Amino acid sequence: MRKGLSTLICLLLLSISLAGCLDRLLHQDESYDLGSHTYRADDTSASPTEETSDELIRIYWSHTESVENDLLWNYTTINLEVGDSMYECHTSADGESGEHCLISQDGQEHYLWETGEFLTIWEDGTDIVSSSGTNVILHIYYRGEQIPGTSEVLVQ
Ligand SMILES: [Ca+2]
Repeated sequence: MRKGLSTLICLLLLSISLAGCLDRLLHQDESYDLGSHTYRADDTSASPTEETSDELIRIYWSHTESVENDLLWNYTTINLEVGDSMYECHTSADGESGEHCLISQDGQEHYLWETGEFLTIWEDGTDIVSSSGTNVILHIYYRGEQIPGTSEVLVQ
């Protein structure tokens, strides 16, 4: 009788922990684990002007460690906030005015933000920063989750 009870308790505990495992597995399928990607952003050596093609910010990975190391650009968004305006950045220039901001990559694969790859953010037909000493706030997201890193850069 006593043995039966402890078996029952064991089975109960097992099913509870299994449920926990299953829950975790299902949860992993639903949301991407960003791991510990961290980026750093700095001002470039170029000075901003009133033109619409200035080189603004350089972005580096300061740490990458994740199940999925390279990030897909399809799921990555970079937006710049300057004053009251928000500018969306793209990885390819289509030559049209109003595309706002261009992300240039130094890596080989254009559909990936690769581990160790650095990015340069440029104006692309829009005057985002026209004078030295402008604060630019970065919003960088992967699959809807904000990637930790430098939140703002003083462009000068
Ligand atoms: Ca400019």
